[in-house]
Amino acid sequence: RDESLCAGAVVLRGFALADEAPLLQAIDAIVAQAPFRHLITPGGLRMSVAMTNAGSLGWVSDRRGYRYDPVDPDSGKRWPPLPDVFRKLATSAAAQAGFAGFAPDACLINRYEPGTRLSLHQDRDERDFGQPIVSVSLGIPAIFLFGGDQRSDAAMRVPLAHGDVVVWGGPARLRHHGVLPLKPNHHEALGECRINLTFRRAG
Ligand code: MD3
Ligand code: FE
Repeated sequence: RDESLCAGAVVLRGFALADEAPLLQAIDAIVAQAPFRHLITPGGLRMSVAMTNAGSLGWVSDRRGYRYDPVDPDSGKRWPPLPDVFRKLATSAAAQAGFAGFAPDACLINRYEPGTRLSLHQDRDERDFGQPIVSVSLGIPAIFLFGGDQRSDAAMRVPLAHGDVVVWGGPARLRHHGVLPLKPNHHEALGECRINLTFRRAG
């Protein structure tokens, strides 16, 4: 049932559906404490994806660079803690993909609307590239781009729908990846929006 994209990358279709209601409730509670915002890249561009975080570390970008920070720069307070339903989902998905004992300390929450895209990049801001990344797709569907070790390598297109979970580790951990501009669409629970949870061991 699990789909392997390559060594180290596994798609678990619908894995998050059993936890849909508590996940959406937990996201609402986090966003009430730490609202979505459009970060500025070090080059001065506004990211089209809106972001917030939960966990002891949150990913932030500004003119000074990219980093993990325990404090939300907008509020001056710590990010909301990882809800139990987040932690359990990430740990069980990682275990299913062969990464037993995954203990995330960071969840980046990305919000996409129709037209929003994420250009090809690598995730290199974490301390230990031996730790996998778990991503959870919710809301309207997206086409995920899964590239190679070089930015110019051809990218595979992977459609991701509400409830799909992907685990990326081992030799897949430093592959380039991105998201194509979302098509106009509607999801019964989330409206005109896709939310992606990205769980990492950052510190
Ligand atoms: C493949 N987010 O936040 S998650 C990101 O859908 C990010 O919001 C995308 O890329 C999103 O950095 C994709 C899937 C993902 C995350 C990390 C990876 C795929 C990855 C690291 C290596 C290879
Ligand atoms: Fe990424």
